[in-house]
Amino acid sequence: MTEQNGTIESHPVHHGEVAETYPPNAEFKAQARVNDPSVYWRAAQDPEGYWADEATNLQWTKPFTEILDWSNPPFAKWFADGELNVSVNCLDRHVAAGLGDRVAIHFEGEPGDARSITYAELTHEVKRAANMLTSLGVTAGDRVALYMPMIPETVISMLAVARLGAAHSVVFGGFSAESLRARIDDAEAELVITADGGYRKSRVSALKPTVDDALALHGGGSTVQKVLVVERTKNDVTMEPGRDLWWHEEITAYDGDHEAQGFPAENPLFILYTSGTTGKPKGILHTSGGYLTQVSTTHRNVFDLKPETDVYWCTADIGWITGHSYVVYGPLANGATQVIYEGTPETPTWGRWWEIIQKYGVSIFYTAPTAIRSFMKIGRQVPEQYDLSSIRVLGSVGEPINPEAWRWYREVIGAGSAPIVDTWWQTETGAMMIAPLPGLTHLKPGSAQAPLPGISATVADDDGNPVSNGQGGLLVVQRPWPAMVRTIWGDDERFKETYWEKFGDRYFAGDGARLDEDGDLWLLGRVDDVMNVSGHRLSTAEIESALIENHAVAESAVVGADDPTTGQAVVAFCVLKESYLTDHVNTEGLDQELRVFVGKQIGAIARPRNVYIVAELPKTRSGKIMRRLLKDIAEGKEIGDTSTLADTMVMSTIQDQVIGKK
Ligand code: 6R9
Repeated sequence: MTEQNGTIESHPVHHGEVAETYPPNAEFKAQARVNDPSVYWRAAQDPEGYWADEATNLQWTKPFTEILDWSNPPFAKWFADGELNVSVNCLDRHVAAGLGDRVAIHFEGEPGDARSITYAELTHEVKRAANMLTSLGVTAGDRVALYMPMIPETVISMLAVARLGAAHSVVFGGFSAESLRARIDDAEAELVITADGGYRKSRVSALKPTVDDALALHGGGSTVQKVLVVERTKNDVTMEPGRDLWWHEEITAYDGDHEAQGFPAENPLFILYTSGTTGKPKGILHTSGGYLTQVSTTHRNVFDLKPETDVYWCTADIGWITGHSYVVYGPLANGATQVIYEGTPETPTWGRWWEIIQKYGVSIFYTAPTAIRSFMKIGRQVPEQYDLSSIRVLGSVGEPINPEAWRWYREVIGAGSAPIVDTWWQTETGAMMIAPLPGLTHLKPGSAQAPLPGISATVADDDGNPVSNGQGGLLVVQRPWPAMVRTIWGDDERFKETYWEKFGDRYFAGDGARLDEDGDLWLLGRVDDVMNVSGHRLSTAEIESALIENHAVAESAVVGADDPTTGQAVVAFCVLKESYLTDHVNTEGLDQELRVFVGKQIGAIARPRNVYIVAELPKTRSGKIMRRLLKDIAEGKEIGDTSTLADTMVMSTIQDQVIGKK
């Protein structure tokens, strides 16, 4: 199939794999930070030695002598007798190395306000904030909840909490009062840091009122003693005397002297809640030394970071793991210069992101497939109006990237030449695990390809036996890794059951995967999204990828719906391209056409039972498609819990469109 402009040729061959590979170009390879393939086998000979070497890039107040302690699996300890201060590693040591004048953060507010903050300034602000938090009673071992917009004070707060040896629990600003309260209660946080509001879609999105509501729930009595409020949007807020304090009033009392102390490598750094298979969110606990080692190493190597010259931008919100590891800790530990943007991509127009790239000369850009597909839907004419020539590395995270989106990303955003690193990892893994190295890997669109040096992950069958090339199964991580989840906060049993019961002392990721004939890894989505149709194993991601190869389809979601004859049946939901809709007023018959198309692409077994054309797909606020809800629709069931949807109205629209078809 040839893309609109005829520049990319691709040949779907089998199960969503494509024949084409993209080797690094000679110029990129020559300058790349990692361009000697022996790194893989050297790390494989001695993974612990590899990570110990990487850990010495950090500044330790007390050097470690132990590397990994796995004497009590699945509870790992890394570098346990070493001590360090995470905040000092992200700040003071760069200033001490003479890099104080380097910009740490180019902040771009949604309304257009902008400020650039150097490492010296950021260090100064974090020290002041640490002094302020100390006087509010925060000490090592405490938990502090953050409910913040994407502003520099969010980064400052996280680093100030870390500096004191306390742990933060960042709750994404889109969560409800009820969800916020559940997380505050579970972590027993005594301080909440929030803002009056943040800007989203040209409007003020209030935050402090939600904190008030959260703290008033369940009769009011919570663990929270103080609420610190950053002024951002100047919306009306009520301040409760004795409990609530304005950041800008408090901070004036504190200067920038703060001597940080070292804490044990296994000191908790943060808790981040993520949804599991049951209703109660899991508090994923990450600690200090191992986490900082792996996030900084992967950030440098996977993005080929040159901190002196690169301008890095990760579009993730700090409320998610990607924001923790690749907005805050990875880039700052590496002394990188980065962009932080407060708002949404379409504000005030769909050109906003590209304008920001042009303005700051962004050279490394990291975003999610769902965003790329949104831009594809709008059309390449928007990014084409901007100068994106500074881009040299592109990253993808969050879900499998379909080859069609991969090619568009490379062609339209990466000038047809930027390597794309498709990074597989999870809240639980803390840092990237499977990803290409851009100076070495012959890239395959849609595949995350190989475990990073020092990581041993593979595909196993249900009994835990490794599968051969060409076969599918479950993704397992065979050895402990430095940034791994240490436990589920307050629930060691659930930690064991969820990740370790299935394969003993190996980690069960919950993702399906297959190895292609070359031994490259293809992630196939959550195992709950793997369908079994007439005894054949089919991946939702694979069929979605096929559908998106069709000229009419912008985005698709596939579910396995219960079927009396075949066990499960494939049901597809498709959003059409704007360009297709302009040319076709009538979409009658397109559903049949798409069924046949999938049959042709993958095989008759994969042909969807139903294809529904819908205006939108249900997504969480972090952009993940909620297939569970689509499955309910496909099975004619009552629709389940929609509380984590970004737009709860979307389900009734979809249902109307589907019923209209039945
Ligand atoms: C970082 C992050 C984790 C789940 C994971 C998998 C999916 C993430 C992916 C990917 C295929 C990739 N996932 N990256 N699937 N290719 N490059 O997203 O963490 O929010 O915890 O989600 O996301 O299914 O299990 P988290």
